Amino acid sequence: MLTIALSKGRILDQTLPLLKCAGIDIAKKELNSRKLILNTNIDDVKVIIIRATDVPVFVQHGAADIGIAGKDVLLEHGAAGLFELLDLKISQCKLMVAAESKDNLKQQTLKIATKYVNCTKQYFEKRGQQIEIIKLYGSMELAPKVGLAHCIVDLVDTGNTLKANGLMPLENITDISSRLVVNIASFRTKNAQIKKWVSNIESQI
Ligand code: PRT
Ligand code: MG
Repeated sequence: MLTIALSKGRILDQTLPLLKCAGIDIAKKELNSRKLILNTNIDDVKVIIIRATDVPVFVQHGAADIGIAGKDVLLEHGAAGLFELLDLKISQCKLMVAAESKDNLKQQTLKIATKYVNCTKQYFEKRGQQIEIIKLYGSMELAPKVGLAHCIVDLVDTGNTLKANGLMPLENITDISSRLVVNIASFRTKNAQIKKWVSNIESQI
């Protein structure tokens, strides 16, 4: 049996057609059911659909053999126990520093609102900037407005969300897209099966 962990939400809408082209199809009835483990058209391939941030955790511990998640989620997790095999080039965006103006970044201790605690620490440590992180789970854009932080670190696609909240994109930390990851032990024990599906998916990117 091969288990594939997929991220709920916006990544899923782009992942399902990709899997279908690669030969793995999940019936509408399965998708609309309340089941957590879904059957596919392939007898020995099952799919679980979970919170994006849980995907690397399931794959790391071998609860899923393959996972599809955003690079942002993988960087934040640290990707221990995982091989990143493919860049699927879907759900692309950038992890950016944003603030009301460039001057707001000129602080002895820069207060940053973000859910990307590890990525943010690494980025600012490299340049020796002292920071204080305010960990939020959403609505980061609000933080500078209400004096909670000098700037934010968040994902930016069109930039419309920043603009609507009076912020501007200032520094690109890294480009993000969805990646296919594999559990290291599974890659050895289920090598032929994994290689087959990975190459099918790769040919459809
Ligand atoms: O919502 P939930 O807490 O359940 O989980 P989630 O937010 O992690 O899932 P979801 O469905 O929002 O998908 C998140 C994943 O999609 C991320 O991990 C990225 O890999 C990818 N992705 C790609 C994005 C964006 N683009 C994106 N633009 N995730 C979020 N955004 C948000 C961003 O946070 C900001 O609020 O969209 C807003 C900015 O968009 P623009 O177009 O206004 O710039
Ligand atoms: Mg979301």
